[in-house]
Amino acid sequence: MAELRGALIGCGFFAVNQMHAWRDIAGAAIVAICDRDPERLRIVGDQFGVAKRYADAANLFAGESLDFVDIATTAPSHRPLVEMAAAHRVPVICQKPFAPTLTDAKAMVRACAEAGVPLMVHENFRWQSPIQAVRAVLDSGEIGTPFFGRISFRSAYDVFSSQPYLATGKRFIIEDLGIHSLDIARFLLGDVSTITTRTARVNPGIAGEDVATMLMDHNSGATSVVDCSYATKLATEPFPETLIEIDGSDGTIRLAQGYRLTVTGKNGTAVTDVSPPLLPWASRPWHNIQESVVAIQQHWVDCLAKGIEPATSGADNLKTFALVEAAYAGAASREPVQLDALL
Ligand code: NAD
Ligand code: 89V
Repeated sequence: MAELRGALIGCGFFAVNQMHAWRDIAGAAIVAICDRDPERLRIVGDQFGVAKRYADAANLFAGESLDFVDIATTAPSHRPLVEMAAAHRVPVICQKPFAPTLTDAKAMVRACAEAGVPLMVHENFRWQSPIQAVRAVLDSGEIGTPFFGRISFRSAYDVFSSQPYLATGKRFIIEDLGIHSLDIARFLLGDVSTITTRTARVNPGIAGEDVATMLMDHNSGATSVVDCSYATKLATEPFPETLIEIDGSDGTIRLAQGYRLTVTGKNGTAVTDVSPPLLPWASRPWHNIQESVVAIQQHWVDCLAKGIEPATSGADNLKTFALVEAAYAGAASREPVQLDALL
């Protein structure tokens, strides 16, 4: 199979991980990059040896023949860039959060569907190997039918130094981090019918909420609690680990800090170290996230080759994104929010 020709739009903080991952993946290469900031264009272009550089996405699409485009800008630019890709019939990956609003997200999914181009949201947390290990235990039937889950991310890590925009938005932790946790809850326990949310801002130096607690009813009958905090100082900082508890009819799963997976089920208790590998270009503590970037990008290449829909397609991600909108609506009203009404 000929190598897919890709372009990256947005050469900021996180895109460097995506560029490393593209270099590791067989079957695809980034042949051009785009950023409106000339300094970021120069840094990423020089680091990864990409000669074709564009300051404007319209010129990129006009100047290149592409098999896909990887959008790694922040949310305000996602809709125009995804619609531009659709207009040029170029398959597109878009970083999370998919869009500023659910209305935008739906329009983006529609534009790609009408153009007949594949669309995947770079929702990578479910691709972390410890979380895939939890999914594999559920699939094995070892703990029977799940009836309760807790997806927890509690930290005091300074995310603002590398992502300063996170301190300035009216929305913070649900939109940026909780979105991953909500997607993991869907991945493990299925789609959601109702969500109840409470939020708080503990850090006075930021504009949005840095604590959120969500209670969800899944269509399967399971209940889950999704909780996240950037105001939680612990003896050992767990960033960026997601901790998971699942109770089933025949047993339990516990993914504890330090990537320790304990499964008690039909065959007794087994404790496994599910630490992610430290890729040659990765650095702790981000290596967990960095490994998942390779996994999701490889999945995209595989899906394009087979002509199948990616797990976190735009259409799938609308259900995760709707949870974000519902969480903010429910935090404001202090009432449970039905998901059906939003989708
Ligand atoms: P950043 O601000 O460091 O980088 C964004 C880059 O996009 C900047 O260099 C900016 O100049 C460029 N840009 C913006 N609009 C543009 C446009 N219209 N055309 C060309 N270039 C444009 O941001 P970041 O921290 O790298 O985050 C980027 C995205 O990645 C965000 O949506 C963020 O939520 C997401 N992110 C995801 C993960 C993850 O694990 N999935 C982790 C961190 C960040
Ligand atoms: O994964 C993310 O989206 C990041 C971080 C882990 C810092 O929240 O923004």
